[in-house]
Amino acid sequence: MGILNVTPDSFSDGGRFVREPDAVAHGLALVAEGADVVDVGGESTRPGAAPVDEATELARVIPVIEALAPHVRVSVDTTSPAVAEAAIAAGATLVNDVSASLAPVAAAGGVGWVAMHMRGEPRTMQISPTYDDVAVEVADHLVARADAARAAGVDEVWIDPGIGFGKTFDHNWTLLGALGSLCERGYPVAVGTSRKAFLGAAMAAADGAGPDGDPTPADDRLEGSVATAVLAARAGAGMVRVHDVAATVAALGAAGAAGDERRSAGAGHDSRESHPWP
Ligand code: PMM
Repeated sequence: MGILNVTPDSFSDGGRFVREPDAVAHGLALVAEGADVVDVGGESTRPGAAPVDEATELARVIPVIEALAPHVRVSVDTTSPAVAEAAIAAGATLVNDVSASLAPVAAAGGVGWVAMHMRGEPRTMQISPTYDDVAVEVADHLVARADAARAAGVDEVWIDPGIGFGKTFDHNWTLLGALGSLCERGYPVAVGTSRKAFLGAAMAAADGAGPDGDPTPADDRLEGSVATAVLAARAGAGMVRVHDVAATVAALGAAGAAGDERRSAGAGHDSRESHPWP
C-alpha cells in the first residue's frame, strides 16, 4: 500500500502533493513502482495534528481518488463517515480507518475495511500512553472490532496495530515483535511503520547517537522503514503501508527469494545451508 497524503501537514510528505495534478502524478508513480493499493488521505494523523473540516478533506481527496481509481485499487484514509461515503462513490474500494469506527460505512458501500488501533485521538494520543500488556490489549480490541464488522456485513476486514498511535517507542517494538501472534487471530494484518519517529530514534542510536542525540530525520529513514516492512511481512502481515514503494517492493522480493520455495529451487544445491534466514 503506497501512501499518498494530500495534506499540507503530514509528518513526512506533508505539503508535497497538495495540488491535485501533483497528487495524481505521485499516485501513478507509486503504481509504477509496484503498489497494489494507493492510500489517499486528506487529514494528517500525525501526533498533535488538528482535525480538518469535512469540506476541506473532501476537496483534497475526491478528485484524486476519481483520477486514480481507474488505474489502481484506491483506499481512503479517513475517520469521517461522509468522506468515506464520497470516496467509495468516487471509486475507492477500501476504507483505511485509523479510528476503527467506519465499519457500517464499509458494509453499506460493499467495500473492504482496515481497522487500525489508536489510543485516544491524534491531538492527545502521545501523552503518556500506558498498557498492562500492549500486544494483548491491541489484539483483543482489534479482533472485537473486526468480529463486529464481519457480523455487520463487511467481507474484507484487515486489522492494523497502529504503530505510533498512542504508543511509546517500546510499545511499537513490542507490537512488531508480536505480529506473528496477531496474524494468528483470524484476520489479515496490515502494518504501517514507514518513516515513523521510533525509527528515527532507532536509526540515530544505531549510528552512535546518545540518548539525547537528534533523531534521524523523517526523510532519511528509508533503511529502517524497509527493514521493518520486511520484518512485518516475514511475520505474516499481508499489507505494508509505505512511502517508499520501489525500495520496499525490491526488499520484499529479495526477502521472499530467501524464503523456502525459491531458496530451495536454487541451481542444484540447497542454498539454505549457505544462506540461512535471517
Ligand atoms: N499511519 C498513518 C496514517 N494512516 N493507516 C494505517 N492503516 N496504519 C498506519 O500505521 C497509519 C495509517 C500515519 O502516517 P502518515 O502520516 O505517513 O500517513
